[in-house]
Amino acid sequence: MDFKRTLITTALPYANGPVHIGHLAGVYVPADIYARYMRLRGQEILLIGGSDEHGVPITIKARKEGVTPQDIVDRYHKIIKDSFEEFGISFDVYGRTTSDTHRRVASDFFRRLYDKGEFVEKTSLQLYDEEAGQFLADRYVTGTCPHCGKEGAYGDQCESCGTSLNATDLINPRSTITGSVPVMRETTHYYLPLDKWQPKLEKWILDDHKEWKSNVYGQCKSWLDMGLQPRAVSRDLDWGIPVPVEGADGKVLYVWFDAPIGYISNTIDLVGDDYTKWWKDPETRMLHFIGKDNIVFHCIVFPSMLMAEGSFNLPDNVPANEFLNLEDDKISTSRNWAVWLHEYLRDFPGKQDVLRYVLTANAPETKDNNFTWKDFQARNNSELVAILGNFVNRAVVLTHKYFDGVLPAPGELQEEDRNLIDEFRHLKEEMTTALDNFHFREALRLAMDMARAGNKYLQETEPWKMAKSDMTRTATILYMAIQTCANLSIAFEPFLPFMSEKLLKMLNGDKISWDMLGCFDLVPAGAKIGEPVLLFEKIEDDVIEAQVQKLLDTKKANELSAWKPEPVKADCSFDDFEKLDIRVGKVLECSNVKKSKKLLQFLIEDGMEKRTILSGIAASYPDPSVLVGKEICFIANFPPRKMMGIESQGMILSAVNPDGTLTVIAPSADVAPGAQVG
Ligand code: B3M
Ligand code: ZN
Repeated sequence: MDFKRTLITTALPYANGPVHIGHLAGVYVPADIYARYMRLRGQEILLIGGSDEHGVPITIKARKEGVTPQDIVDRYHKIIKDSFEEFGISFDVYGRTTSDTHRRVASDFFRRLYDKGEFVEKTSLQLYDEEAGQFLADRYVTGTCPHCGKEGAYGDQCESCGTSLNATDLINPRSTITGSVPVMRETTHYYLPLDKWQPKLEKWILDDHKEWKSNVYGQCKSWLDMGLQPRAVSRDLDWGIPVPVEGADGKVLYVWFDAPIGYISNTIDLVGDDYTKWWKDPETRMLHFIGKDNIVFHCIVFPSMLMAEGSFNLPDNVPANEFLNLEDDKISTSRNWAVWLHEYLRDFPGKQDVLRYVLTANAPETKDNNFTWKDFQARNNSELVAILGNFVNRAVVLTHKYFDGVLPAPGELQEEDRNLIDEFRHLKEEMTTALDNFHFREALRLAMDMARAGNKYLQETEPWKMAKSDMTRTATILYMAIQTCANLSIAFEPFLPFMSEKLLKMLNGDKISWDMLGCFDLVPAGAKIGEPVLLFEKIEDDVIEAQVQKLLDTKKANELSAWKPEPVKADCSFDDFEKLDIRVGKVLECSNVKKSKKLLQFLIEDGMEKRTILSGIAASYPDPSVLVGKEICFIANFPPRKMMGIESQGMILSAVNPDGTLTVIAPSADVAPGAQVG
C-alpha cells in the first residue's frame, strides 16, 4: 500500500424512506467490511456517511403526506441513522445535507466555480405545470422513455433501461403533481460543461484506471464514447440550497450537485479544518462505495466538479455494485417491495450478523443477485450454525470438559497441526488479496473455509477419543482448536462484528489485528476460557413463513392498488337487457361437485320449484356451506346445460375481484325468492 490514508465514502441515501437490503448489499455492508478490514490493518481511514435530504423524491413524499419536506427528512434521517448504527455500520460520521455546515460548504463550492467562470448560463424551454404553477424537474415528470419505449420513465432517469434523461426527452410527458400535460416555458440555468473535461476524464479513467471493476469502467466508457454534454446544476424548486448568485431567486442547487459535496461537509463536521488532509493530500486515496445507478454521478459529474474547482483529489476507485432483487422481483420503495432494515432489526433482534452474512455471501458484485427468505434460513442453519457456530462451540465445550476451561500448554506439534497452520496462512493470503480487490463474497467464503478447516481438524484428531488415552495430545489439539477460534474472531470481524466480539470475549481476548491472523499463539496457555455462548441459533420455519407471508400481503396490496376496472362493454339495448330474466333465489344446499375443482352445485329455492345450478366458483369458496341460507341472484332463462353429468338450470351472478376471486351477488335486504331483478 503506497498511500497514507483512505477516505471511504458511501452513497448518501435519500431521506424519503428507510433503508432496505438492496442499499445494504450494494453499498453499506461492503463499505463497512472494507473499513473494518482497513482498521484491522492499522490503516488510517474514515468511513463517511450521511443522508441526502434534498431532491425531488423528498418533496414528492412531503406533498403526498401533506407535511413539509423538513418533516420528512427529520423522520427518515433518524430512522436511517439509528438503524445503521444498530446494524453495526461503523461510520465515523453520519451527517445530513440540511446541516448548516453543508449549506455553507456546498454554497461556497458553487460560488467558487461561478467566480472562476466554470458555468455556462443557458436559457431554454422546460416543462412547466400550469396547474401547480411550477417547473417540472426530474421526478416531477414521467413519460415514455425515448430509448427503450417503456412507460413511467422519470424526467431524470429511466429505471427500466437505466438511461439518464432530461425531462424534455420524455415522450408524452405528464406532471406527477397534477397529472396534467405540461407546457414549455423559458427558464435560465447554470450548466457545468462536462464536455470541457472530457479529454481529462478519458485519460484519468480509460487510461489510468483500467483496474476499475468492469461494470464501472464499461459504463464510464460508454458515456465518454457518446460524448459528454453540459449538465444543468440548478433547478427551479423551493427545496434545496439556494443558488448563491444574485438574480437567481427561486433557484436551488441540483441535488446531484450538492449531495456529493456532502461527503466533504460531513468530513468537515467530523474533523474541522483537518479535512484538507483527507481531501487534498495526494497521499490520501478516496473510495466511493455506491450502487450501479450512481456510477455516472461519481465517475463523471462529481470528478468534473472537483476538476473545475481544482484543489481536491479525485477518487482512486469506485467499487460499484449491481442490484439485489427480493424473491425474484425488483426491490422498490414505492411498491413497498423490500426488507426494511429497521423492521428486520425489530423482527430479528440480535441477528445483525445473519443478515450481514447473507447479504455478503449473495452480494451483487458482478451481476444482479437475489435475496430469498429460504436462502436466508438455509445459510443461517447450515452455514453459520452448522459450520462456524458448531466449531467454536465444540472447541470451547471440550476445553471446559477436559481442562476446566483453562487453556493447556501444547505438546509437540504433529503433522495435522502443522497442516492446519499452513492452511490458515494460505487462506489468509487469499483473503487479503480478495479484500484488497473488493471481492467480499470471495473473502467471506475463504473465512468460512477457515471454520471448515477447524471442523475437519476436530474430525480428524477426535479429542473426545484421544482424552481416553493421551491427555498430552488432547491438550495440544484443544490448544490448537482455541487458537483457531481466536483466528476466526479476526477473520470474521469485518463481516460479522457482533459474533467476533462475543467470541473474543469468550476467549478473554481484547485487541486484534490483521497481522495476528494466521498465528497460533494468540491465546496464551493458562488463560481462562469463558463459558460457551451460542453464537448462532437455528431459525425455524414459522419465522421464515411469517416473513414470506408479509411479502405475499404486500404483493396483494399492490395488485389491489394497481387494479383498474375493465372498460365498459359496447352498448346493450334495453330490449337486449329485457331478454335476461334475473331473479333472486335462496340457497337450500351448496356443495362441491365430485371430481371437479371448479364447480359448486347449488340447490336454489326460486319461488316456483327448486332448481339445480352449477357455478365455477369453488376456488373462491373453500367452505361452500357458508352460502347455505343466503339469498343470491341468478339468471333464470339460460337453456339448461350439462356439466360433469349434472344439468345446470341457470347461472349464479358473481363479481370478479381484483385478485381474480369471485363473490356471489346478494340483495341488500330480504327479498322473496323468485323476485325479478331489473
Ligand atoms: N441519494 C441517490 C440514491 O440514493 C443519491 C445518492 C447520493 S450520493 C452523493 O440512489
Ligand atoms: Zn428506458
